[in-house]
Amino acid sequence: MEMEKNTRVILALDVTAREDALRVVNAVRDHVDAIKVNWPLILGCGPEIITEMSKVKQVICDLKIADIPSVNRLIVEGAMSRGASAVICHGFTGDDSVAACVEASGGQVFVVAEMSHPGGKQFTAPLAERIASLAKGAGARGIVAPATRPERIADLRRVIGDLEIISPGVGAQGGKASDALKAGADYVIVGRAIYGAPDPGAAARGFAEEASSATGTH
Ligand code: O7M
Repeated sequence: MEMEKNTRVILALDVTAREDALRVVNAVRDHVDAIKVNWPLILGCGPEIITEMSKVKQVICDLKIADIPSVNRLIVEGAMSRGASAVICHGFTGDDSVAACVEASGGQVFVVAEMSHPGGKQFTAPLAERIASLAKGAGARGIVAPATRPERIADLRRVIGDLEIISPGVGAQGGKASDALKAGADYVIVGRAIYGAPDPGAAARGFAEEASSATGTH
């Protein structure tokens, strides 16, 4: 299933209580293209939250899968059968582990290439081109690249060609949505700057407007 590409904003829904999740999602649903569900929400609410959220928007299940191929396959099957449209895995585990995720999701995998936080420079940055190339070779849908270092989005775009780039680090981590999109990201991922805002709906609309001016849409 094609993910919408209207607002270019993916909500990182890192809250732990179901009532907060529903409140935020109801406020932002018209201003985001997908919801990224990570461990805090799943551990707080149970995996049924994946199914519940998938009825509102496409869900990217961000379990940052990093295991051996047979276990990766089971994790991906568990996420997809609950309604996820895509999953996120790590690439440092090697091509067989990534291939297992690609197979089990029908190609709907984003591979983390370079992480957005300061520590991401330590081990992920030096390997990011190789991981991005692995992702392309494995038939992944795209990669994760840091909005905190837009120049790295541009570097990694050269490696992957037309694969998709989803880019976290906007807002709370200091990155700017417009910089990430102009550097070649397809979507920005935004968490605290939306769900932690006094008016999450207005905050999400602001990011969507910034994205549309940066990409020349609307
Ligand atoms: O906007 P924030 O900083 O509140 O949240 C950022 C989200 O993006 C949060 O859900 C992280 O798990 C995720 N993320 C990063 O912040 N940095 C990365 O390098 C990678 C991710 C991510 O989404 O990986 C798939």
